Amino acid sequence: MAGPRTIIDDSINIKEDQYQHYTFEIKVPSTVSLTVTRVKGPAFEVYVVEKSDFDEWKNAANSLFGGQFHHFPDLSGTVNAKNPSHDRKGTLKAGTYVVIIDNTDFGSVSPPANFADDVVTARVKATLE
Ligand SMILES: [Ca+2]
Ligand SMILES: [Ca+2]
Repeated sequence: MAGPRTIIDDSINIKEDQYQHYTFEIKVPSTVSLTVTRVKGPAFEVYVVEKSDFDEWKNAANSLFGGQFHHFPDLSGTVNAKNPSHDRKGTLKAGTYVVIIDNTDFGSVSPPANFADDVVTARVKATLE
C-alpha cells in the first residue's frame, strides 16, 4: 500500500456539554495514527469505539453515574494543559469506528462549571497506514 492515507482532517469548535464524532471504515487491519491538538478551551477526552458500541458510549455518557462501554484505550485519552496534543497509534481490525471528542461532564475531565460556555477548539487528524 502506498503511503499513509488521511481519513480525518478537521478543525472543530465544540460547545460545552457537547461532543463531536467522526466515523471511518477500514477494509483490512490497519494502523491508525490519531492526533488531536487542543488549540483553545478546557480539557477534554478522546475516545475511539467500534461503531456498534457507539450507542453504548452514548448511554454511558448520558447516564448520571456513567456506565460501562468498550473503547480502544491505546487510541483514547485526555487532552489538557499538560498534554495538549493527543498523539496515538494503534492497530485496528477491519470494521467501522467512531472517534469521539468529548466536552461534556462525562469521563475524567469536565468543562468548568461557571457561567461561561467553555468551547473546545481543536485540530483532529487521523491517517491510515
Ligand atoms: Ca468529559
Ligand atoms: Ca462553563
